[in-house]
Amino acid sequence: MDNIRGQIRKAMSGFYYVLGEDNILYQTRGRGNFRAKKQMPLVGDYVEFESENTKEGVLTSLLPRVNTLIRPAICNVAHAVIVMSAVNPQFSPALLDRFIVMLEHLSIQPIIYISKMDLIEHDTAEIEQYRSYYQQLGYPVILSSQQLSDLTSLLTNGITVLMGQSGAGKSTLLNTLLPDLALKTAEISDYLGRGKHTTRHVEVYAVDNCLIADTPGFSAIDFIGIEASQLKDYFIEFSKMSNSCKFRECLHIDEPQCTIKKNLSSHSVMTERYQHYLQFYKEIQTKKKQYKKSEG
Ligand SMILES: Nc1nc2c(ncn2[C@@H]2O[C@H](COP(=O)(O)OP(=O)(O)OP(=O)(O)O)[C@@H](O)[C@H]2O)c(=O)[nH]1
Ligand SMILES: [Mg+2]
Ligand SMILES: [Zn+2]
Repeated sequence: MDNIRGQIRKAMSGFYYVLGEDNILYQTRGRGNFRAKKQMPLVGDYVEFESENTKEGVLTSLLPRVNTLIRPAICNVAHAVIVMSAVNPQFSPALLDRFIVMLEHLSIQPIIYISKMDLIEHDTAEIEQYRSYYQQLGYPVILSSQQLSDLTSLLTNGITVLMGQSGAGKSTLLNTLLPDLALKTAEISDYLGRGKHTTRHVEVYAVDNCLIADTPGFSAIDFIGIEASQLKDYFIEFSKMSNSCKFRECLHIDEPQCTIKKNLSSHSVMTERYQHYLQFYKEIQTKKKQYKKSEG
């Protein structure tokens, strides 16, 4: 039997549903050898498999991954929509920068979506200021007052996940992006009399040239796997400028003749983001110390 290549689009009850390069969906199973190697096929994995029909395929190998998320269990993620509410909960630039750092670390493109624009009572000037700064860094910022296509047009080529704090509006946006899924969830809930999506599986849905994960991602993040010395690379305006710092490995903290510190408050470095950098740097160092202590 020949090997076919494809991508896992859905995982459920021990089955992996693979879209083959021939554009046919195959139901497959993992092989025992994955378990022996402690490999776990994930939605998003590029795989090779053998199959005589569309129901009884066997996965034979997993190709290397670009990145891996734990919640939802999904890999090879290209974009993440960071859902931030303008109000209720209050817009939090510190939280936004946390998400961006984590995404830069995972090589996932951040796209910022600001929900609840309709609930802003006074003026939107503050949000507009943040918007123009992040846009200038190269991060798209879409407001909930814009058309949905302004968002979806950014999500082509690769898997998209949604993330954001509780109450930000992730489920609301997901239901708008995936109306069929919303319908299905509602039907299941009606039938079972429960308010929750009850099927336990991970799936990416293809809509309008986008591949969107059906479950929202992490809401609390603590810089797992990030070294304090790497952090500067995830503030992209710093890395663009750091060539002109006196020291090649300048951390932009205590070093003399640091371009980043020189440019604070100018249009090129937002002081608030620099403060988040210092705060995150300390947080990572403190955690490391605690970890070392507990190791004895
Ligand atoms: N007015 C207004 N309300 C919104 C908007 N987006 C979401 N909401 C409301 O905000 C509340 C929280 O939205 P959800 O979509 O449940 O938030 P979530 O991010 O999924 O929250 P968790 O599931 O707890 O993580 C709900 O009552 C929504 O109806 C918006 O753009 N405008
Ligand atoms: Mg939700
Ligand atoms: Zn510097």
